[in-house]
Amino acid sequence: ENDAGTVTQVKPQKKLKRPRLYRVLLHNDDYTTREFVVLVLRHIFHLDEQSAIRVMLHVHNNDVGVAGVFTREVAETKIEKVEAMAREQEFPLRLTMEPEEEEA
Ligand code: TYC
Repeated sequence: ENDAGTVTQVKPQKKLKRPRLYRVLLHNDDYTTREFVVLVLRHIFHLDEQSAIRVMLHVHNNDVGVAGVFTREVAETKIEKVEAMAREQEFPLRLTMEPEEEEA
């Protein structure tokens, strides 16, 4: 309390936690072209050409793979963008997201 009788209420310091991160998973299908998947990995997920090809082939051979790791909103936006691009070309490409394990 100061001389004017004013009390300054101090908010309890909220701990600044790192936001939870989400893996964006790319799923294989028989119809989406390899070129389209590589284009998406380069343009939306910002992988260089070699990494994009590596991830595309991994998904092709293993059915699922990680396109990238992002905060929830960024992950959601990328999935929406890619699905809109795929639908435009009538590709059934599917992406999902899953939270990373919480660190200790
Ligand atoms: N399996 C597709 C093909 O042979 C290529 C592909 C790879 C499709 C990755 C989707 O997420 C995917 N044309």
